[in-house]
Amino acid sequence: MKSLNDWLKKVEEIGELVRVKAEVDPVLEMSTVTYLNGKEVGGPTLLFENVKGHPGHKCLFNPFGSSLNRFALAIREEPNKKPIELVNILKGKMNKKIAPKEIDAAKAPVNQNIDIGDAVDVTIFPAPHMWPHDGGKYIGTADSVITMDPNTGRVNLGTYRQMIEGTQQVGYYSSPGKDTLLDRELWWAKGKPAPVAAVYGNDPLMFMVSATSFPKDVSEYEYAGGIAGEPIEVFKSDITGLLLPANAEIIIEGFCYPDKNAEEGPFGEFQGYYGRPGGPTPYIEIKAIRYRNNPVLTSALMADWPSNECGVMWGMAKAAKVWQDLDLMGVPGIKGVWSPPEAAGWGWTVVSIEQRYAGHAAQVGALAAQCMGGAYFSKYIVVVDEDIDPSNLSDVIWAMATRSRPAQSIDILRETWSTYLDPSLNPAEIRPWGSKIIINACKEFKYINSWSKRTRLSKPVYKKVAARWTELGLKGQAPEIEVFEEDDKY
Ligand SMILES: Cc1cc2nc3c(=O)[nH]c(=O)nc-3n(C[C@H](O)[C@H](O)[C@H](O)COP(=O)(O)O)c2cc1C
Ligand SMILES: [Mn+2]
Repeated sequence: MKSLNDWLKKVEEIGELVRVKAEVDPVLEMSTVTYLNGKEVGGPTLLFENVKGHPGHKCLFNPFGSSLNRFALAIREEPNKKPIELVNILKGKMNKKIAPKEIDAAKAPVNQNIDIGDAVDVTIFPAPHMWPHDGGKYIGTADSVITMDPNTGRVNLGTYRQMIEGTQQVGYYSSPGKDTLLDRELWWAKGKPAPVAAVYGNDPLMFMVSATSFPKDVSEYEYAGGIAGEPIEVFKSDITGLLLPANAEIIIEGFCYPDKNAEEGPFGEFQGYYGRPGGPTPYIEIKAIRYRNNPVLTSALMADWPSNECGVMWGMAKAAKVWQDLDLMGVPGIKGVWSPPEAAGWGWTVVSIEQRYAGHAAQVGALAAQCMGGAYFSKYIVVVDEDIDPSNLSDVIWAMATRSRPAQSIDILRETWSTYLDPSLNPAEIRPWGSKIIINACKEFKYINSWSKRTRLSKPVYKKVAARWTELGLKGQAPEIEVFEEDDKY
């Protein structure tokens, strides 16, 4: 599997692709259809094949949406995996790195069409205007922005929103500290314009690695290769010198200058609110566009759950990284980590552990709250015992209600790492300072041996009943149960 189309074929096979053949307006209408369609958890991804004013072009909205199956396919796994199983698999794959493979530019499908100089017109692509107060059409959301560190040659891929500002100009917003911003400043410090490319239709795996923070000195191409289990095919651009993905749908390329800014934003963001009010922002002066015949633009609607493209994608990546961090620190007994997509992808962390020693649960809570993979934006960190599935919020709430002791089990961390996009922090000037609550919802370890026994089903009786489900006049199959009575007498 190498391309968006390869992935789409698999998505269609599992019945999670809807091709919208009726004409839809890119201004507010595509995003409204996507929002409403996304209200059902696991709802399909939408391929708009007839976008008003853009014959021959298509727009794919919310490739992941709220579907774990589509996420599984993107990381080269079969669908129908249990949530924590999938997080564990992703954690394993994040440990691998494979360098990209350079191929001949003439063989790259994205070079089927190349428009250069005066021929460049980025408005041919069906970029959506998503929310009423957005500053314009956002061509770049489910994108990968490619830059290079001029000193080391490390190529960075990051997802940054991009607003169309003219036929040869897209705004390119980066928060402080992000890799793309550091790269472009290194070019500017040398007195040179920063070369930038942006991929607007991509294998969703590339989108996911671009939207996730990896170490600054390693290329996201290597993580994508590691997760895919094979190198990503790239070619070297003769315009910017950047390594570009050969199998992409659409790539724009150009340069960014320190003294060239334009108004950008506002934009309806991942938390379900408009972020900063707008303001002067650097832009890319586009020198070339490359695209396949009848290309597919990928778009990500940012919204409240479950219509948010950042719920499952960010939740999965964050959970895998927190788990990896806890492993690297040598913390034992971790049974699972979950970052509920309901919480704007990043707002909560739940860790389930087998308690092994005094203070173990408190240690896990504090580390999960503040490790690199978990610290940003998350506000609620809950630690539960091993019999609780952290991905099952009903179980988690039950554990909080029955095992935590609010007077003893809750800690608050202050002045923690948050974001200018957190609408709860006011006045806005005090951002990005946040706070966090750690809830120990485990059985109190001091009394673990005498703790009230949980009511659990007898396994033999469960099996008998499950086998008689239909005979009993009940619909479907008996639900799967993970936790059973351990006393052999039953
Ligand atoms: C749809 C989408 C849009 C995003 N837009 C921006 C943006 O405009 N500016 C920004 O700084 N981060 C944005 N992010 C978050 C970055 O992609 C994320 O922090 C990523 O780690 C950046 O890459 P880097 O780690 O290589 O800097 C966005 C993420 C998503 C999923
Ligand atoms: Mn990076």
